[in-house]
Amino acid sequence: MSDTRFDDMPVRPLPPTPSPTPDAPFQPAAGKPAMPGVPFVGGDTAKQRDLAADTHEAGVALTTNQGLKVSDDQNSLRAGPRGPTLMEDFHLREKITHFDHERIPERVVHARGAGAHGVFQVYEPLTDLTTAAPFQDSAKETPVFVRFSTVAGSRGSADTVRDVRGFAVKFYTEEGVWDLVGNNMPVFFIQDAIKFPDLIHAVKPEPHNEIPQAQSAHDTFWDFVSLTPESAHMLMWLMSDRAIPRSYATMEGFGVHTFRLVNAEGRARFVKFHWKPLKGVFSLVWDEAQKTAGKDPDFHRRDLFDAIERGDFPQWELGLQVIEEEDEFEYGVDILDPTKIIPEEVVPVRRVGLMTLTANPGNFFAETEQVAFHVGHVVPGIDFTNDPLLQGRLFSYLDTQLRRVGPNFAELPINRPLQPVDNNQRDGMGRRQIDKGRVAYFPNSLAHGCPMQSPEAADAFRSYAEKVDGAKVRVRSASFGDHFSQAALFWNSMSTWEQDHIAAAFSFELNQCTDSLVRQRVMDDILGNIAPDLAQAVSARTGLSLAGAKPHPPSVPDVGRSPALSQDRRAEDIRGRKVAVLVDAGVEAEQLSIIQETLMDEEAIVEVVAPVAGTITGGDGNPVPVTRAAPNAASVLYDGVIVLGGGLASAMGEMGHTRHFINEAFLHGKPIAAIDAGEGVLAAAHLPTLVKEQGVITGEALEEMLTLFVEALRRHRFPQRDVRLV
Ligand code: HDE
Repeated sequence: MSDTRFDDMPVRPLPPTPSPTPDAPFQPAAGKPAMPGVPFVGGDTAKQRDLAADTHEAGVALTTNQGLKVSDDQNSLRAGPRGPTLMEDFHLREKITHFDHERIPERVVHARGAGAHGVFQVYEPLTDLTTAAPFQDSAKETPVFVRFSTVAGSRGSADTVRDVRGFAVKFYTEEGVWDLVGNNMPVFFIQDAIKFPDLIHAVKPEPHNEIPQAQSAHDTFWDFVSLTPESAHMLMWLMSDRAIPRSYATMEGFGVHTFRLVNAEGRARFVKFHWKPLKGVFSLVWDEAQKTAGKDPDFHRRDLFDAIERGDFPQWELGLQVIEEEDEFEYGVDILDPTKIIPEEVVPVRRVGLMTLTANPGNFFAETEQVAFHVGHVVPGIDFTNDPLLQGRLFSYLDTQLRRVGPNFAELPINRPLQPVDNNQRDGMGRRQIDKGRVAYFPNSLAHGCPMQSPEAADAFRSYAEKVDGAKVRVRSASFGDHFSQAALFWNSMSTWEQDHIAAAFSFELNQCTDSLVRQRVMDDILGNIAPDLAQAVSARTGLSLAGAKPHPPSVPDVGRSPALSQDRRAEDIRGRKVAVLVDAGVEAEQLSIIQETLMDEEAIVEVVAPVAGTITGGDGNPVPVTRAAPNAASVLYDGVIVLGGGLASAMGEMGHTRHFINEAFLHGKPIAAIDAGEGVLAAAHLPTLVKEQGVITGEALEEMLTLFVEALRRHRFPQRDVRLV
């Protein structure tokens, strides 16, 4: 079907849709288990049990790798107490050389990441759509391992940089491993894999000085994308708050490409995969994200790890957009083009199952670092399309794992399937499996033909017999030609504050660029084509001229809006939101504990921040435990702040740190509340406004203050505050 050539396909405008309303609560799918914790029933997943065979608890006696007990691990063998070290010291040499070889190459992209184990469970069997094992039985849990990542930074870079996030899921099904290797944005920068090395070379640190780390805000990136108009749609996502998520648990995930689902009758349908977080989609603000990168470079990794440790298991529903083969050309975009979405308002996302992350890895290297994803790891019932980006990925991932993890990467505990592996592939560096017998070929008679092919087996993989026919050509289909309509659709679908953040992000990045031609080309050839008001807003913040900005191509009709793209929503609950309570000696302990209990009942995290660590003396003379000393606590690490003060409240209000803390939280749009002595401390911070509707709560009794504060936390941030950060 998809080999059909078609030219100048018209872009169909979206049906008119209502504006996103700021107060619309996040809606999990109707009738589906909301939070928390369905379906996971506890215990290790089948994959964790599988890993147990290779897990080792340290014993009592220290040994060499050969099992020899070591008498002295502190002193090398030398000729005399002050003499040279002896070559004979095999223990020293073994220890040092092993250390020298401890690292494997970091991933060429997505080097920085964090992983977790979990389970996936389908709500109801999808046998009509696919034979894929995870979708056959609603009573079955399929173990998964998930790795989230940034793209551009190296392994030690900060979590909160502006970047795409990887969202890679390995399903250990009973029919083999299926990897759904996606991102937190539904489109990509380029339409053809052949451009991937160029894109990555452009965004990575510049080759002459290896600067800047984990940032797109530099000349080479903007040089490349301004000459590559197909990147326009993805640039909108990258400059939006989607690129600075609040946590991994508040990100959507997308398979990006159109894949195929194939059922038992061999009937195929196109599918786009979505992950919908049950916590909703929430982000940081840019100034906050930059500062967090310094205050806690592990911000997202820590958030994921801590949430799982305290049993606040992150959950996503898997969503499918299913398209019948005969409807391939119905949606005004080429479904093989990875720079396009099919808006949810046009093809609804059907939520078909729930993924719950239930356990942290026991060993970062063995699991998160060695896990090897490959888009080509599929199971019967899932197949590919001719998306040229997907086709290139099918080559790249195997190649990169062979280089990074070695020829037997599939044997490593985290990568091996839960089924036995039987074939005639043999040997290679680090081979673990001991294959018995004399036969390592097929066909054979000496092993009675084993292991043999399964031509009749229903659960054997057979590629979908798509009919293809074409001349060998290096051309881009004309149907991939419209680069701006969906960038405009994204812009039109944003609320005012989201548009403001996007314009500010473009401006920040372009102001970081030094080459005036590159800067102006972004304005002329990209922004001018997307939306005049975006171009104007960026011009006002960068001084770039609007004179050469190309008008929106008149041939493109009104692209409509897709409210599903907006993040302007309230959270269903405040689980995992982090609140700082600023206190000082003399604090009323009773009040503090009511605050703690109320917020912790909602599963928020409360930290008591005081001038010193350890304990302070409460108003009743008893010690009050402190979570963090003020100099070690930054407002960027919290979602909200309650100022409680204490007997020394006026001194506290004079402290530069306290004032900065409160003002910064205000600038970043966070809920702020103060009560009693805390009101004086807040007054000393001289906030520009104290409006309850804008999340600054004062003058209330404790109970009402807490009700308003919890509601404000559900609003997440108040970007509408009349403060412009940039
Ligand atoms: Fe990747 N990508 N990619 N990518 N990608 C890698 O594989 C590549 C693309 C994605 O947590 C590499 O194991 C090419 C799109 C994730 O381990 C490498 C192209 C999407 C991860 C590679 C793309 C992704 C990777 C580097 C263009 C979203 C991290 C290390 C044709 C759908 C997986 C590795 C993990 C990693 C190649 C584009 C997602 C080199 C050639 C589009 C989440 O194989």
